[in-house]
Amino acid sequence: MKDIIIATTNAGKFREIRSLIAGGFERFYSLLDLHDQVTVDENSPFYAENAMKKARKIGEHFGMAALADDSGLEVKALGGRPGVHSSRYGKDDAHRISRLLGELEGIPWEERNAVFKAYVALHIPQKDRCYVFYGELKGYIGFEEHGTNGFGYDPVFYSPELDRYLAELSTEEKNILSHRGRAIAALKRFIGTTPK
Ligand code: ITT
Repeated sequence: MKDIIIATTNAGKFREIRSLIAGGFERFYSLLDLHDQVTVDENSPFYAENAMKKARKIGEHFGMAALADDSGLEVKALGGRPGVHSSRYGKDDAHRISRLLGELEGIPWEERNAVFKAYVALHIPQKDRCYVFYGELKGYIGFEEHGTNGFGYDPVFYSPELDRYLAELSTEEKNILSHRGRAIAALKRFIGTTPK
């Protein structure tokens, strides 16, 4: 397997995933690089199901290994929202962040705990197999934005493990401990131990 499609239109995700699997493949494509427009409805309330659906549909359509991520931010004080709807919480990252901070107005630091979840699915059409892996990162939603790296909710997500906001980290630093980094580490361990 030399080629892989990273089944995303999110440039931030693509950058992180490509860096995480850099040694394993020669060529990486995102959905933005491919001419055929294949739409996948992410309509399940379960991240794993959406990730598998995306990987399978894209892998089968292009006849190539495909890796898809379905991820989200769950905030305890908001009953787990935005959750599986994280990308639809506002029209762009700025709106999503301001809506989140608005909904958390008046909530003290110790009740602002949150978790990022990532389910990463790898579909290999030649073997008709789809594998799914999970990773999470616990932290807190700050009161204002910090840092300019990363994407999505990174400027307001504080990680006690790293003692920094995710948008203050380089891609490589974030990948070591992030939800996506952990899911892909599990995928790599699995691939490394699976007979070819
Ligand atoms: P694709 O479906 O094309 O991959 P998407 O952005 O719509 O792109 P998701 O449906 O998985 O992807 O939505 C995940 C959303 O959760 C994403 O848009 C961000 O708002 C947020 N998110 C996930 N991981 C994140 C991270 O590492 N840092 C910041 N925000 C993240």
